[in-house]
Amino acid sequence: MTDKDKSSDTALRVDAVIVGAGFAGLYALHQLRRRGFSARVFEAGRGVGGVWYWNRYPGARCDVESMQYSYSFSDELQEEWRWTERFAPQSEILSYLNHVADRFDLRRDIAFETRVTSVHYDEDTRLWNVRTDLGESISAQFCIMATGSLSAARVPDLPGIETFAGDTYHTGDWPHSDVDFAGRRVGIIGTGSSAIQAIPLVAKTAAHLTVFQRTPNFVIPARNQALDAVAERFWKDDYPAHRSRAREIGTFYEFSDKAAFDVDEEERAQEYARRWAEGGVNFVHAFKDIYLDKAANDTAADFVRARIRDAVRDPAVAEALSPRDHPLGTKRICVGSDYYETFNRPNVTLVSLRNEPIEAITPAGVQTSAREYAIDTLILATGYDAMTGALLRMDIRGRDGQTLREKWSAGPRNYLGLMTSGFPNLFIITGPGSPSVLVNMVIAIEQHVDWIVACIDALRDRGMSTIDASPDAEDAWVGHVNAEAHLTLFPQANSWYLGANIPGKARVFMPYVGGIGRYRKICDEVAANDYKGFRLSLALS
Ligand code: NA7
Repeated sequence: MTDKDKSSDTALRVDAVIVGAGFAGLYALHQLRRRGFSARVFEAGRGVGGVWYWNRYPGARCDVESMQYSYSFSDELQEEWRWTERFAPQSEILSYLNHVADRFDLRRDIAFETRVTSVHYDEDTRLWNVRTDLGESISAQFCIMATGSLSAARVPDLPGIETFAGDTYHTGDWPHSDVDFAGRRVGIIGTGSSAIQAIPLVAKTAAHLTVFQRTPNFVIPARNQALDAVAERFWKDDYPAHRSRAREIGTFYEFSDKAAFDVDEEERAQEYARRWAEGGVNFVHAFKDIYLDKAANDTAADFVRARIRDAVRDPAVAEALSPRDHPLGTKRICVGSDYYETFNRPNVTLVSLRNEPIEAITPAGVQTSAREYAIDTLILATGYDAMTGALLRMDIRGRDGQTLREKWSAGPRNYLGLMTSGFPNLFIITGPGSPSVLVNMVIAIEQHVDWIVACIDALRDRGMSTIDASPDAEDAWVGHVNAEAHLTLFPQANSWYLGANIPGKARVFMPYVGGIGRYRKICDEVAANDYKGFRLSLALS
């Protein structure tokens, strides 16, 4: 009997289905169970971890410091877990999530290696019918999409890619065994965060590495190091206070109350140099107007371009690596180790695709408009169909059979990022319209899950069966998210925040730039105000 046969006749019923077992799905399961709700989690991977399960490429690590990139809901958990580095590597974050799954006994409600294929709303029963690729069918009052913002890996439509004779890997779907680059001519397409982490390590072992760069990015040095006991105690001795501040600001960065031109050139340079020496994305918070004022932003961008010239010996290569087409930070800022220095190695070649675009992938390598580059191993560090991709690859249908794909054809529309009108009782964690990828994801996840679980609890207490966003509230929220984004420099870059990396995707700035503190307050006020902007309906008798 195959798994398909075994499960095709099961028709289960739970209070909530959760899609995904990463940070969001695990926490949602834990909180729902604590309140006495039954839940079933479906996870495509063989284990927990979400993005940290799939992203195993060399150098994969988080760019938020490890003492902050962790759950805050359990004092015991945050006290007992020991992070070993300032920025945790993927393997350690995955171990942490496995520890969480074991410690809170979460695995028994998770179906692994199971992908949700369809999620259909039944108006008569007011239930969601969920089907999986194993043929399992389950119905639930609530559906919680914990599908991740950067989880639908994107393979670009490069002509001939299927003819390539060597090995191909995507950074977002990396093998679970070591990939050996020794003696191989490796090509990597893309220079986003993933590539920037992988390039220095691949270059160390490959016979040759050719980097195919379309858009240069700003890379701030990570200055990663072992986490010493003093740093650990700094956090652990006062975790509650640090966490509560992080809930307001997203991540515990050193923000500035000065604008870039409040100080003279020398003081500005000193501030940038200090933050550059400390490492990490704190650099972009050197002045409060870096994301708001192009002239202020230029001062930070000039500083980074000067550091690129310092690091890279060949001036032509340094110039090719220097971003000039978008303000600093408007494509997600990258944090790396020895990234620019790697281009001094004799076995590394930078190919600027702005000068010589890729025409095709051939069996032997990459053909640009200038020449063919012989490649044995091709790494696609080409990113994701961000924020909406994982949702839209499921067949999600709400009231009157309307598909989410139709509803979002001109860009995602929802209220508070949490619910989209016409899809009652379907919640989205850290999706478009919420701060999500602009803040520490774990903080954003905890805020969303806490709000959603409290909402489900409130419905039960009041004898209500459904909650749905009202179209008016949704329109107003979409307008607000858009207006806030346009007060910043963010829309000036062709970024995945805007869907610009996916041909044909609607160009809408997706995350909410208003900050997690402000957003949290809005969500809390809505709940306190009898779920203003939502429509609640009584349970079926
Ligand atoms: P990103 O940041 O989306 O980077 C993808 C890179 O791949 C980027 O440099 C793209 O260039 C490049 N790309 C994509 N398609 C192509 C084609 N067709 N030809 C050439 N180059 C291409 O993904 P990452 O995985 O690095 O990082 C994702 C997030 O994960 C990151 O922001 C962190 O939050 C963690 P482009 O810039 O579009 O010109």
